[in-house]
Amino acid sequence: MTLLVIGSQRIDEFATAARALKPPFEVREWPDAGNIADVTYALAWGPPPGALATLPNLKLIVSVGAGVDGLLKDPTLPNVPLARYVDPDLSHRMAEYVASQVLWHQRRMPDLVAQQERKIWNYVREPAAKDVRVGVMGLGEMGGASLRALQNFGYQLRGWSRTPRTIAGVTCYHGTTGLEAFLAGTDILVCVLPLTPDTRGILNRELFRKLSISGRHERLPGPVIINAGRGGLQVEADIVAAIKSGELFGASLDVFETEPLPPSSPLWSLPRVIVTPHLAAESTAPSIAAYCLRQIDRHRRGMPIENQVDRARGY
Ligand code: NDP
Ligand code: OXD
Repeated sequence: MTLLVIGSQRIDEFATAARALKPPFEVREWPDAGNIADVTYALAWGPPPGALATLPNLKLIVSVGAGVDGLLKDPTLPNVPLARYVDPDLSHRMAEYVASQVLWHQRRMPDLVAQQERKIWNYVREPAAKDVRVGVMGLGEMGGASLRALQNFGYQLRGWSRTPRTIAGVTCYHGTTGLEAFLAGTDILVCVLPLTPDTRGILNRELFRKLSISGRHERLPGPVIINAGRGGLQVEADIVAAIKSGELFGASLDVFETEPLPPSSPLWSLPRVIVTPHLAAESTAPSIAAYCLRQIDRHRRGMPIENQVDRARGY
C-alpha cells in the first residue's frame, strides 16, 4: 500500500505534509514511483496524461483541486473512485476573492485608481450595494460561500445552477431555460462553474449581450464579469471585443484559456480589467494532505469517500 503524489506543481510540499501526518503507508513523489505495483492511492494535481494509467493497482484518486477538468480530460484516467477537494478554507478564500472583486467594481475602484495615476480629483458616481444585482453562476461549494459573503453587504443576489436549488435570500434560476431571465437581471456576473462539455465557452459575447442594460445610471455604467471558475469557460477574444465596445464595463479574471496568460494577451492592459494568476482560492499543503489521508482511511474502512466526482456529469 503506497500513496503516490503526482502532478505538475508543489509535489514535494504535498508529500512532505502527508508524511508529517505519519500515515501507515509509504508516500512517494512522482516521477520516483518505485515499484508501481505498490501504488494504491494517488494525490493528483495536473499529472501527465497517461501517467495514472500506468499504475496497475490504483484504488483511489484524490484531486488536489476542487475542479477536476484537468484529470477528466485524460481519456486513460483509471476508472477508480475520484474524490475532489472540498474544504472550508478553500471556500472561504474563494468567498474573499469574489467579495473583493464585486466591491472593487461596485465602488468604481478601477476608475478611481486610473484617476489617481493621473492626479485627478474627480467625483465618480458609485451605486449603493443595495441597488446592484449580483448573479452567481454555480451554486455549489464556491458559489454558496461567495453568496454568503456577499449577503453581508446587502447586494440583490441571484444564482444559476444546473438543477433547482433553494438558497435563503437568493433568487435561484436553473438550466438553459432559466439562463436568460437570470442574466437579464444581473449587473455583476460571477462565474464559479466547473469546466464541463456543457459549460465550455459559456462566457461569450452572446451571453454578455443578455446581461442587464437597464437602470445603468443607478447601478453601474455597464455589466461586469468575474470569472474564477476555469479559463475554458470564457472566450477571451469576446471579452476583449465586449470591453472595447462597452458591452462589458469591466472584468476580473483569475483563470485563462492559456495559463500563464501570455504577455501578448490584450487582457493585461484593458481598462477596468483585473488579471490575477489563478489564485482565487488555494489551500495549504497540510489541509490537502489531511483531506487526502481522510479519504484513504475511509476507503480502507469500506466507507464512502467524500465529494466523489460524478464522471458522467463532469464535476
Ligand atoms: P460544486 O460541484 O460544488 O458546484 C458546481 C456548481 O456548478 C453546482 O451548483 C452545479 O449545479 C453548477 N453547474 C455545473 N454544471 C452546470 C451547468 N451545465 N449549468 C448550470 N450550472 C452548472 O463545485 P465547486 O463550487 O466546489 O467548484 C466550482 C469550480 O470552481 C471548480 O470546478 C473549479 O473549476 C473552480 N475553482 C477555482 C478556483 C480558483 O482558484 N480559481 C479554486 C477552487 C475552485 P448543481 O447545483 O445543479 O449541481
Ligand atoms: C481548484 C483550483 O480547482 O485551485 O481547486 O483551481
